[in-house]
Amino acid sequence: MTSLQVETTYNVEAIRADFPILQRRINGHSLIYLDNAATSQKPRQVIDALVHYYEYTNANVHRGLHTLAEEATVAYEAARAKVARFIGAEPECVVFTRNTTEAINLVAYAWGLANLKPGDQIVLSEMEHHSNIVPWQLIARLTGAQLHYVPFTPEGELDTEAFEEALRREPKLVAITHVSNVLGTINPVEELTREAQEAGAKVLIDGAQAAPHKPVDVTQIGCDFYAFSGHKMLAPTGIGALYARRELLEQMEPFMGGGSMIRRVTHEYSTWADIPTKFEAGTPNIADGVAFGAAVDYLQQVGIQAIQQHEQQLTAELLHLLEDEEDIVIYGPRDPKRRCGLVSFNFKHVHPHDVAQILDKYGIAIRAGHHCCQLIMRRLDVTATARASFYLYNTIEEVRAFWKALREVRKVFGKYGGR
Ligand code: C6P
Repeated sequence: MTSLQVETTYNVEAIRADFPILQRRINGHSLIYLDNAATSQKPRQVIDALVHYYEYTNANVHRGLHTLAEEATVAYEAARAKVARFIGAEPECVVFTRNTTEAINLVAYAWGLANLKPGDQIVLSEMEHHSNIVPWQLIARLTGAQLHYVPFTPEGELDTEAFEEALRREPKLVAITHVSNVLGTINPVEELTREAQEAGAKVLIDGAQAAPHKPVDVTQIGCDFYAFSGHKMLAPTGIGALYARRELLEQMEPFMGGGSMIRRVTHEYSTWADIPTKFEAGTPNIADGVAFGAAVDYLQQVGIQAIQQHEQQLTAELLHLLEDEEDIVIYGPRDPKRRCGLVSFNFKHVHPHDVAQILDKYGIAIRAGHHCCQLIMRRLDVTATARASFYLYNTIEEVRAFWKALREVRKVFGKYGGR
């Protein structure tokens, strides 16, 4: 392990030393990676866990009787226990999935199909990622349920009056993001969950942009379902998780059928394994699951609260630097405490794709596009935004270098986009 173990204060340089990719030079410049909301970089400890698993343990889980199979099962289940503890859940209530998208689809098909009928209301917000819209559209089409969207205010906060109005429709399900991947807004999920459950709804929280960046305790939130992705929190791609309340997992029918998830198979019918195995048909993503455990170890060692504070400082600095730029529009709440570590913005006269391309020449990686949030784009009346998103290894110097590089955009296009 690195010097992290002996550090008592936030030591960003020690953290950076653990991420080999941060040594890369891009177009002659040191990489400044500000696309963390899309996916995070991986520390040596996670890469080592993956390599170690394949070099030393590799076997299938939950079925073999030999030593490797036993060790692989122990490693995979230990990782599940770590991921569960990280969000305040019991291991049996955490199902490994490929990502947030698959976790939400699991709920849509395994819970939604069985519980929704014509005319039932599903409440979503207009700040949802497509992953928390499209599955519900598909299920609404199959069941006859209806979708109702809660808008957000011009400040980028969920419209609470509209939310309360939506609850008067007595929805069966409320599905809301914890943190918006475009606006950065942190939604008050504890309060929203309580109100929605009082109105009789089950509550699904999309935690893709929250679990990597702030403390999450699903028991405290009280939600019925919580979905998140490993790859946005230092783990490899292809592994994510769904938390669900125990009684719901026990009641729900499986999402997929196959090996592993059964107890008994006859010609006519089958019975199911205990939770969470009932929802993990076929050979799971064992190696990436094990590495997800290593990622959570790393985040816990640094401290998720310390990471949140660090990102808040970076966000505050960027908002401060951008606030006087009259040719730039910033989206989302102005108070860094009300948002997570990402900032979406647009030059008034330059397309965000051009901004991203010019910054790439200086080794700076940001994302430009609709960020899989076309409903947000419609409400902001834009087709795309540029977005800088931070993580534990970004520095204040990188934020300033990014801001300075925006001048290069003006040099290419002129302050008024060449008009
Ligand atoms: N947002 C972004 O650049 P998956 O692809 O399943 O790991 O995560 C989907 C997802 C769901 N909800 C939210 C709030 C998200 O931000 C994302 C992924 C990435 O913003 C890729 S589009």
